[in-house]
Formats: sequence, C-alpha cells, structure tokens
Amino acid sequence: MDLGLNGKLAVVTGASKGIGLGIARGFAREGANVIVTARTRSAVDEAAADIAAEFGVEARGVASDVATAEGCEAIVGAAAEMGGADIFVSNAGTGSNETVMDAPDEKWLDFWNLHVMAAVRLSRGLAAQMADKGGGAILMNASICAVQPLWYEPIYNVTKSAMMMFGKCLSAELIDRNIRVNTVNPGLVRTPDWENTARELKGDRWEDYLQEVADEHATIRRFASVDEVADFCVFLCSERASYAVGSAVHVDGGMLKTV
Ligand code: NDP
Ligand code: SOE
Repeated sequence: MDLGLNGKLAVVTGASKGIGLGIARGFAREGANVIVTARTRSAVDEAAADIAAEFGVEARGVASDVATAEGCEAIVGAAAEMGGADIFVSNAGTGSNETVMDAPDEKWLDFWNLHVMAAVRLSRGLAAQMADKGGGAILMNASICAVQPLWYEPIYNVTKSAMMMFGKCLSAELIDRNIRVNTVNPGLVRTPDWENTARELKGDRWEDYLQEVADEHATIRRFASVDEVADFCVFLCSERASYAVGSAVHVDGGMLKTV
C-alpha cells in the first residue's frame, strides 16, 4: 500500500528515542523528510544522522524544549526553512507520579505546558505552513490514560485528556484548510523509559515486572513494540486515512475496560 508520503515533511517532537523515534523512522521509511526534536542536542543530531543514512531522506535535528514558546518557535522556524511542514506529530511527553492533595501548582503548569501548550503552539505555527501547501495532517499522541486513568498519575491523566480534546476542537477548525487532526491513545508501549523504570523498581526482576504490568492491564498480556504504535501513527497521517477527522483511536492491546 503506497501511503503517499514520499517527499512530505514530517515534524515529530520527542523523537530522539522511544515512540517518537519510531514514528520519525516510520515516516522516513515511506520517503518523507523529517524534523526530529527533543531537548538533548547530541541525541537529536544522532537520530537525524542515523535516519538520513538509513533511509536516504533529509533529516534535521532541532534541540529545544517544547514546553516553552521559544522552543516551539525554533521548530516552526526549522520547518519553514525546509519548505514547510505537511505533517506534525505532537509526541513529546512523560508520565507523572503524585497525589492531587500534595502536588504544587508548578507541577500542574509544567505538565500543562509540555502536553497541551506544546501541541497548541506547534499546531498554530505548523498548520499555517500546511495551509500554504494545500493541506496536511496533525496527530496528538495522547495516551489511553486520556480516557482511563492510572491513579498514581492524575496530572498525566488530566493533561493527556486535555490534549485529546484540543485535537478534537482543532480538527473542526482546520478541516476547511484540508488539514486532518486526530489523536492516538497508546496503551503499554515497551520503550527505554519503561525498561529503566522497571530496572529501578525491581532490579534483576525487571522483565518479570513488565510482564506483571502487562498481565494486569492489557487483555493481550504484553506490551506493544514501538513499531506497532508507530506504524499506526504513520498510517493515520497518510492520505490512506483521508476520512479520519477528529478521531481518537486507541492502540492499547485491550487495556480500555469499556466500549
Ligand atoms: P520517552 O521517554 O522514551 O521519550 C520521550 C521523548 O520526548 C524523548 O525524545 C525526550 O528527549 C523528549 N522530551 C521530553 N520532554 C521534552 C521537552 N520538554 N521538550 C522536548 N522534548 C522532550 O517516551 P515514550 O516514547 O515512552 O513516550 C512518548 C509519548 O508517548 C509521550 O507523550 C507519552 O506520554 C506517550 N505515551 C507513552 C506510552 C508508553 O507506554 N511508553 C503509552 C501511552 C502514551 P529529551 O529528554 O532529550 O528532551
Ligand atoms: C495534504 O497535502 C496531505 O497530502 C494529506 O492528504 C495527507 O494525509 C498528509 O499525509 C499530508 O498532506
């Protein structure tokens, strides 16, 4: 199936590792040029160089903090220099661990900036480029926690839920400009982050711990590989998914307990 992505420019935040890296590699595999962003300069440069070498596309690393307005502006500027974005995936993010009664306002605001304002600011800047090019696609990488909370991370749950609603509102506003906006809600995805957390919590028993987490939460009883989620994201941003508008799609191995 030709996804029609050859020569497009895809911007993926948080793409130095984990799901974001998988998504950026997925676009490049289809012939799209990519902008790979994260805060760590060495990591984005290495990821971009590896992608360019492996897939023969143009790949550029942008080191910036998407939780700030300046960090988002740097990404929008880089995309303009490469001819304007066709696709944007708002992926940078991280989990939390707190109680509502103990977490200070600052923590709420930090996560709001990282999960919601990054999506708002980057969508605003990059959608203008897409409109100039005749259309495009935007994808929010939220989480199954946007619709089914894990109780230890209320700030994560709330900000991911807001991100999903932002995607819905934006989809109605942008469809007249031929820009489709959707959300993907992954369940458990085996990333370095999960593996490191498991090692910290359980030492040598870390793989058993990951299996216990999968058994408890996902009816499929395993984590997703990065590529199982990334391929889905690439498809949703392609013209093969041209009737998907304002949708939130769960890719969660059966983790959601309701219909
Ligand atoms: P990782 O921790 O593996 O990667 C996170 C990426 O985001 C890194 O590239 C990191 O690089 C970058 N990043 C973090 N903070 C910022 C920031 N302020 N500005 C710019 N870049 C930043 O995460 P995952 O791949 O596991 O998760 C990616 C997304 O998927 C997240 O939004 C997460 O909530 C979501 N998700 C993950 C699931 C999972 O099971 N793994 C399940 C459901 C959703 P650097 O630190 O250098 O900035
Ligand atoms: C519009 O130009 C377009 O090709 C969309 O139709 C696709 O879905 C997206 O991949 C990029 O932009």
